[in-house]
Amino acid sequence: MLNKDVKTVYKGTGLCSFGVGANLAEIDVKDGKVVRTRPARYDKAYDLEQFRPWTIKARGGEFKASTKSEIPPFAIGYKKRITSPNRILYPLKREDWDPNGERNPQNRGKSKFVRISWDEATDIIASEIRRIEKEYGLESVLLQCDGHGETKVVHAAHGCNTRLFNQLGGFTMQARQPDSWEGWYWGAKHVWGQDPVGQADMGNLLLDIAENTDMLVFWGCDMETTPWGWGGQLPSRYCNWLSDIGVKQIYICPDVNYGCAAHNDKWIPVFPNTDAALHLAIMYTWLVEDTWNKEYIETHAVGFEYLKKYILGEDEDKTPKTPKWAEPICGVPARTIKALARQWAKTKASIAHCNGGSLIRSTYSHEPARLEVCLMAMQGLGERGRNIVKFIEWNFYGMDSQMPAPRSEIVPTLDPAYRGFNFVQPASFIPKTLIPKAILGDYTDENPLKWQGFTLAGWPRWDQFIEYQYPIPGAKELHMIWTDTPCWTTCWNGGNSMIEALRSEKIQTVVAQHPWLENDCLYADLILPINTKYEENDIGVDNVGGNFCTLYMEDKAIEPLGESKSDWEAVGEVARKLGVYDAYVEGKTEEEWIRFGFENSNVQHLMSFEEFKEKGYIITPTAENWEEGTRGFENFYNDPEEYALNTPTGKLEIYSEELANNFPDDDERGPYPKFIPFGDRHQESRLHPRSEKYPYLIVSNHPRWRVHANMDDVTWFREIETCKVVGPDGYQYEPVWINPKDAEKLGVKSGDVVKVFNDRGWTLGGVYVTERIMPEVVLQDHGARLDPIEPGISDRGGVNNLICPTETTSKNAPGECTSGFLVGIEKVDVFALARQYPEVFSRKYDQGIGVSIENYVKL
Ligand SMILES: Nc1nc2c(c(=O)[nH]1)N[C@H]1C(S)=C(S)[C@@H](COP(=O)(O)OP(=O)(O)OC[C@H]3O[C@@H](n4cnc5c(=O)[nH]c(N)nc54)[C@H](O)[C@@H]3O)O[C@H]1N2
Ligand SMILES: Nc1nc2c(c(=O)[nH]1)N[C@H]1C(S)=C(S)[C@@H](COP(=O)(O)OP(=O)(O)OC[C@H]3O[C@@H](n4cnc5c(=O)[nH]c(N)nc54)[C@H](O)[C@@H]3O)O[C@H]1N2
Ligand SMILES: [Mo]
Repeated sequence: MLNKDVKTVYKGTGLCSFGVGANLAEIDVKDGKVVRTRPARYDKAYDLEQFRPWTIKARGGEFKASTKSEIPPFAIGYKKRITSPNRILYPLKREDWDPNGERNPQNRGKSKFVRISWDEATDIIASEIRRIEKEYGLESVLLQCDGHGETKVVHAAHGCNTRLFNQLGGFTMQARQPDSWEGWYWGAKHVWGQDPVGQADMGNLLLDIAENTDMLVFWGCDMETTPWGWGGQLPSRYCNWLSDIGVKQIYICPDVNYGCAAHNDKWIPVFPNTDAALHLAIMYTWLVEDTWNKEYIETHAVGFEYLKKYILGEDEDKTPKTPKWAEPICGVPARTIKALARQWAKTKASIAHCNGGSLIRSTYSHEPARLEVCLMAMQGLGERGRNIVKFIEWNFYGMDSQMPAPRSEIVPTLDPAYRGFNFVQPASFIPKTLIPKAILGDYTDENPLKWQGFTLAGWPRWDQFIEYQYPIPGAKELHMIWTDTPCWTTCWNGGNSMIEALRSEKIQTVVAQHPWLENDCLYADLILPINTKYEENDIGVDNVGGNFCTLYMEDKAIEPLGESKSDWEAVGEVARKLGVYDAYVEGKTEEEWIRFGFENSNVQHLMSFEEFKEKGYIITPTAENWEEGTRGFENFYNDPEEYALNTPTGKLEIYSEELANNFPDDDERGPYPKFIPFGDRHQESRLHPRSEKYPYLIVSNHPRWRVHANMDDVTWFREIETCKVVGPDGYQYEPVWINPKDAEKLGVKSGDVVKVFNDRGWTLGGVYVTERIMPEVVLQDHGARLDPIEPGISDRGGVNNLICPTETTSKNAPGECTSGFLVGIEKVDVFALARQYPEVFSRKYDQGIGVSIENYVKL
């Protein structure tokens, strides 16, 4: 029996979304503290039978919807985040930054912060905005407003600053490129259209795979880790069931990731970002053994002859892409490639992704993404049993075609415009990948920085052919940054260059708003303290978890800590000082906004707002005839004329006239896909001489024990040996996986500390020797908390994004390249480093957590 002093509230605990929160959880609160987090029991307020819980039946087995939400460990560990010693509890100002005198930009990241009042902080911000507006114009303010994070809706975690600046009349937006799926966006879209998402149609594929697929190929996919960040545990349960009913699971990846460890029938290790060579060699085998679907290619695709000539070595390249050719490039033995190709042609295979793995976020990532589509086309993409499934982000776009799980009759939604994130294209913007370059270069509206496309995921293909510029005509350079997403350094492409940009003289003011003092916050001038979602009332939706869709009330669990406010309220305080508060909140209170969310949720007709509040959540029924719903690309497969793709020809464009016409000189993304190991802008390949200096390819996956930059301070996780490695000095280092063969060469053992370096700087890591990583490759997850040694050069926290390529995907594709790049590895003596950098190595680490607030704030 629960104590009656315990109050239970609902919270969406997914961390990966722009207000779309899966993982509904029940939170027990006692004496103003979160004491327990539990899965939500959908049958608590309702008789579930009325919602038609689904059952997938295939090959003699049954797989059922869960009656509880399937929350990941993050949901449970989250309470440690609320009270993390890193929480920012009151507004802060850098002590030697004086808006009326010396600003000392060179001391960003060095000088300490002091406490100020909300009144003073918002006065300064408002007057800085007015000053910049007068001296340079509002386009000189950069708003960074696009992170993932807490699934807040009314109190939107991101983008409230754009709301404010829309009232003021202008700003420059940091436009977030489609990080999760760069390759699909810049590559696959040109083959199969698929606006707006760019990824495959995957409607009803859980059923189709169970019924018809013999071999499911997890190509750059970790079914036990990545679903945690967003959709929960259903994919894990599903993969166990696939094993029970005899669906073979093949994992192609450089590491035995957690999904591979739990479910694989075979692991095929591949060198990072060499998948294109593997694709080509499989296709070569099919061509010479005549085991491909010629009729499909004739009726469903255009331009295959170009690719065919390239594969067979009949073009100017003159190199047949044989398995023997691929072997030394991708590390997969020729016989394995042949065996895989033969098995694939003989049985029915589908490919599984979460988003595609970091190969679709590496250099020239449009090539493997396009080649994957071509590969599937050669066996008849869309035939039952032959599709590409993606296991997370179900229904993010509210489209049945994006929902592999049994479909809901009605999908609850929360209008994106209503959340903070800016889905509108402003006059002035800069792709996120180009921010450091924009700031550090000397650009004027007459000599601007140029690129292709607005870049935001969800924009149509034709936008990639539009050239944009910074500064826009009549505008000046950037002079102020306001970020609600202060983790560029640990999440984007070349964090060291961002640190240099943040410390640039040109940038007169840096404002950050955040719950925790970490990462880019260290380089701010002013910081506003933000609360967690447990400290506010809100509304949420789960339309991605796959069991039942729900819309729920999120009551406040505890009072805001210290002087913290929500992002919406914090920006509101600045709006007040600027005299635009009413316009900013559109005349509505928190309660009215929650009601607005309910009234526009698509499910408002199911009950009154009062009943909704009382019950706590609404469930929507599974669609009555969900089994009959279209599966993947089957309509296109059956009738390519009637169900034409939204490419110019309506067919799969293996050769793209559009690319050929728009970018005739682009040899990094030509009209048809190729294997491009290196080129003018990237030399991140074992085939390039640069690899003599930096011999290891690094895999920088989405973290097992974090969601990007979130959760690196959960002490419970940090005790786990794959989360942190305790060094000889007691510091918890971010693990670096090293194969025993390389460990021997490098003279390192588990628990040692190594430097991970290249020409862009270095970071540290704790050695974890394991056969789970292939030789000549190292693994270190992304998103660790920055613990700078020399700002812009080196770091102790394990932030390998600091040394990612700074250049974008390719010449006309401004995406990020954040994995599969070259590094050197070298054992270090941490005690010698401590003597060299005494200030850094004597920092305090509360509860073992990376960086304690005391190091940065004069208390
Ligand atoms: N090396 C490497 N880099 C990668 C990738 C990779 O595979 N490898 N993947 C890329 C991909 S796919 C993605 S999506 C990005 C993720 O990059 P981001 O989306 O930028 O990362 P997050 O850590 O999810 O969230 C951004 C910030 O929001 C903060 N935050 C959370 N809740 C709140 C809140 O309520 N208010 C405010 N103001 N802030 C909040 C977090 O603490 C964090 O600082 O990383 C990309 N970078
Ligand atoms: N726990 C957790 N879950 C998350 C997130 C998180 O940060 N943490 N982030 C969420 C977000 S925003 C996104 S976009 C998705 C990302 O989902 P994914 O894109 O699927 O995730 P990744 O971790 O980048 O890659 C998955 C696997 O690909 C393999 N891989 C890496 N490089 C290569 C390569 O070059 N070739 C091949 N063949 N395989 C490779 C690795 O085994 C890796 O485990 O995850 C979401 N879920
Ligand atoms: Mo992502």
